[in-house]
Amino acid sequence: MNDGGQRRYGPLGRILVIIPTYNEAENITPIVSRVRAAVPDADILVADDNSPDGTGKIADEIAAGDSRVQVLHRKGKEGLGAAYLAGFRWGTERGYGVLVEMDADGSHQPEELPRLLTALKGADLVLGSRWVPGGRVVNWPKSREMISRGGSTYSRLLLGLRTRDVTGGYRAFRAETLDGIGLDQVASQGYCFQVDLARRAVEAGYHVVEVPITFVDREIGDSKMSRDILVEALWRVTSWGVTSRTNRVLGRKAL
Ligand SMILES: Nc1nc2c(ncn2[C@@H]2O[C@H](COP(=O)(O)OP(=O)(O)OP(=O)(O)O)[C@@H](O)[C@H]2O)c(=O)[nH]1
Ligand SMILES: [Mg+2]
Repeated sequence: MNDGGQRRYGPLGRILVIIPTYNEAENITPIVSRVRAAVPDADILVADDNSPDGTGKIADEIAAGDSRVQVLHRKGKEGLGAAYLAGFRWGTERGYGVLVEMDADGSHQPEELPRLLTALKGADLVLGSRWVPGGRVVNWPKSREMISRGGSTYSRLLLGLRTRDVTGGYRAFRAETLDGIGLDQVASQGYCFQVDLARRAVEAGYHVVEVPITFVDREIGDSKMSRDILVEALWRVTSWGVTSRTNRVLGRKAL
C-alpha cells in the first residue's frame, strides 16, 4: 500500500511476461526472442485466443524448444482483458511474483523491461507511460495519438487519477497487487481493461509508478482496435466515474 514511499518492498520473485495474441503469426517469434534476450531470467506465457492464422501453433513450436516459454490456448476470441485475466490466474497459481503485460506487435519494447522491473522494486505497480516526460510514441498516426491522449485525459478527470497514461498496456504488477484489486469483479474486455486495473490499484491505495517508454506503432499485422472497443471504454469509464462520485457523496467505498 502507499504510505508515502516509507514501505519496504519484498524481493520481486519470479517474473512472468504475458503476451496476449490474436493473429500475430509474424510477430510472435521476434517478440519472444527479444524478451528472452532482454530479460533472460523471465518466463513467457503466450495467451492465444485460437488465432486463425496459426499463432498458437508457432508459439507451441517455440515452447517445445525453450522451457521458459509456455502457451495458454484459449478457445476463441474473447478480448484482451479476458486473455490477461486468464494469464494472471495461470501465473499467480504457479507462484510468480511479477506479472508483466506486453503486446505482441513490438509496440512495447522488451529492451525497456529492465527499467520497469527496477522501478517495481519500490512500487506495487509500474505503468509504462507515453505521456510523462521522456515518454513518446513513434510512427503513430495523429488520429490514434489523439484517441489515446483523449482517453487518458477523460479517464483521469472523471476518475480523479493522477497517472498520465491510464490506457497503456505495458505494465508490471506485483502478484500481491493483482490479489488485492479484486480481479474476480473485472468485466472489462477491450482497452478499458487497462483503465479498470489502474483505477482499482489507485483506489485500493497501491503505490503506482509511471516509467517513460517509447511506444512504437505496429509494423506488421492488423490492429484489433474497433468501434466496439471504444464504445465499451467510453460507457464503462463514464459509469465508473459517476458511481465513484456518487459513492464519495454517500460516503461509501468505491468499486
Ligand atoms: N488473446 C487475445 N489477444 C488479443 C485480443 N485482442 C488483441 N489481442 C492482442 O493484444 C495486443 C494488443 O492488440 P493490438 O491489436 O496491437 O491493439 P493496439 O495496439 O491498440 O492496435 P494496433 O494499432 O494494431 O497496434 C496484441 O498482442 C494483440 O494480438 C484478443 O481478443 N485475444
Ligand atoms: Mg498494438
